Amino acid sequence: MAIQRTLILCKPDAVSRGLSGEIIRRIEARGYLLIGMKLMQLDGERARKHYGEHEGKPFFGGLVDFITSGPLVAMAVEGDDAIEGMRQMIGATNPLQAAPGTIRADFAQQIGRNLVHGSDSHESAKRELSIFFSPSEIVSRKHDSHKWLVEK
Ligand code: D4T
Repeated sequence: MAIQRTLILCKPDAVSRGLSGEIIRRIEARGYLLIGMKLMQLDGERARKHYGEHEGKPFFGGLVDFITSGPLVAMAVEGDDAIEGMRQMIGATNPLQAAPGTIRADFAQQIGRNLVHGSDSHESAKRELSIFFSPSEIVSRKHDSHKWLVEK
């Protein structure tokens, strides 16, 4: 087990459907810490950088158009094995294949409107966090949840 940081996005569909609060609630309920958060509209250049690995794929244009179509909520999330833990909580890319109880299974229908992004590896997390946050926008916090669990 290791303390990890990951980039989580409530994509424009989540914000426009009023689901960002529910997504943040689930992240906090799991005990992860929000160490950075902002509402922003992504420009095309940053969107292409973020989704660089998909450049050339048939869905790339639609993906960039969609992620830049409205405001999103970007979050830096920290916790024990948070990269895998968040991916587990978000569910499979295609909501149809996502396990019940995951965000995508509970709230989404289409792969192109799957509400949330979560970094898929340590390298991606590092790269993606630097696209969305400058070091001064990250607030380090104490992990009180562990203390709370022991003292219960
Ligand atoms: P993100 O990156 O948004 O967290 O999604 P995943 O990590 O779960 O999935 P991904 O990188 O493979 O896909 C990125 C993004 O592209 C959309 N997409 C994907 C799509 O519209 N059609 C497709 O066929 C695929 C594979 C959905 C998520």
